[in-house]
Amino acid sequence: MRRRSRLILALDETDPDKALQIAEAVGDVVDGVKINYPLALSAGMGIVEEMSKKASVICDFKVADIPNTNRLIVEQVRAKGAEGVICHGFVGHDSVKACADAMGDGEVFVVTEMSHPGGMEFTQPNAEALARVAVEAGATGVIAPATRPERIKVIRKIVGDLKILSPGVGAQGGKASDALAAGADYVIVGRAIYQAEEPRKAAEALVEEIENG
Ligand code: OMP
Repeated sequence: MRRRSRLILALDETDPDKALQIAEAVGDVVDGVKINYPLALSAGMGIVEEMSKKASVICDFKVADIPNTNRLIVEQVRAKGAEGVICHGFVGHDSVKACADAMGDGEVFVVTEMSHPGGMEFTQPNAEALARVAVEAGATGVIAPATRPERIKVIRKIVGDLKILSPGVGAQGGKASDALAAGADYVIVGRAIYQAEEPRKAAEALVEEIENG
């Protein structure tokens, strides 16, 4: 994934035509497009294949199973052309390593502390251990919360130069420039872009904030 605007679009729009329109409108502004279950389940995996021809796609399937099943899932993701996949680390080193092995030269990101309030219940107390799993199992990077930039700083110390992708900007209350200043490499933004009246303008405004921040 290129590193230019440092902005990744979370395309959780469930109308496939609208999703394609939005991706088209912001394609040259964002560095990547993240596809989660809402769009994959409404449009089918063909949307990953189609989008991957035009953009760097990360499949956010929060893969969390035994190593063999993780491998089978990630092989499908890779076959459809996605460059990255998001998995959970609580399933253990072997399951994360299975994702990394199946992804080959693609990217694997491990969820550490989640951005929503409930993320403080179970993921926050274990976030540092989850970050260590990412490092030890050969992941490319981690997911850390833009809603709590101070936690990005803590996680950065553990993951060294692994990539940190940070969701929680806009609709969840986080600020892009704060997350990046705390050590994130990219911010992940969904509703603040795809629900905006003019998604391209919303994405450009975020890039401006990032550049000035
Ligand atoms: P918005 O809140 O609409 O900007 O969307 C955020 C996107 O990031 C959604 O696709 C979430 O599923 C995802 N996300 C989080 O919001 N919080 C997390 O802790 C982790 C993720 C993720 O793994 O991407």
